[in-house]
Amino acid sequence: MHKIVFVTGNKGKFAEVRDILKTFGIEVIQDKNGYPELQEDDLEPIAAYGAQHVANRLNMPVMVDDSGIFIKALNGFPGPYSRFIEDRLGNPKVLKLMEGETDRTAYFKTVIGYCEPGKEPLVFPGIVEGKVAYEERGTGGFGYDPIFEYQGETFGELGDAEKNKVSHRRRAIDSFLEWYKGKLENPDQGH
Ligand code: ITT
Repeated sequence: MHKIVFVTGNKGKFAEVRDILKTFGIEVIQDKNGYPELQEDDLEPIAAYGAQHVANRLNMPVMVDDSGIFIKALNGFPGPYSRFIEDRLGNPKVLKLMEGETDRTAYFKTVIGYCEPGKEPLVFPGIVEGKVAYEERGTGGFGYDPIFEYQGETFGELGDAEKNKVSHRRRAIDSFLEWYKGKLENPDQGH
């Protein structure tokens, strides 16, 4: 079985990535020690730098997942600051910021950063488009899931199995897997 260290302190993320990759014969080991997070407007450089830093520290293949919700009416806020805003404001106050806004368009984005020791990092983005709900709905998932509506239901209402079929994280992992399978078939090619 192939093993990848996944550096994350987020239980919800870890469970989703573990469940998806397990079905492809990849074992994911959680590392809760964190990684240096660059202050950037985009998720890609944050994920790339973090994965490379830890891969070289542990001398193991490493994956990180940097994610956020980007709300159009708030000019993309909270985006890369989603963790900070979840901790400081939480969903009820985000909904307050959205009071009176009729354009509820938003997207979730995950960037998977992957790196092997001594190599360059790779990034695999995934996006899902949806809307900010008018109230929290559903108890599934984590974080912003109860306020993110996808085709009429929030990710909180959808349940983990259904969310994992369509989510931003799923799309990022699918893109990673496409590359990873190619690498397994042509191991000499590296990246
Ligand atoms: P690690 O950096 O340790 O992986 P984190 O929770 O700090 O964990 P991020 O920096 O990527 O991760 O922060 C993303 C924020 O967006 C955080 O508040 C998450 O709870 C939230 N989030 C990420 N993916 C989500 C998802 O699929 N559904 C709902 N909220 C999500």
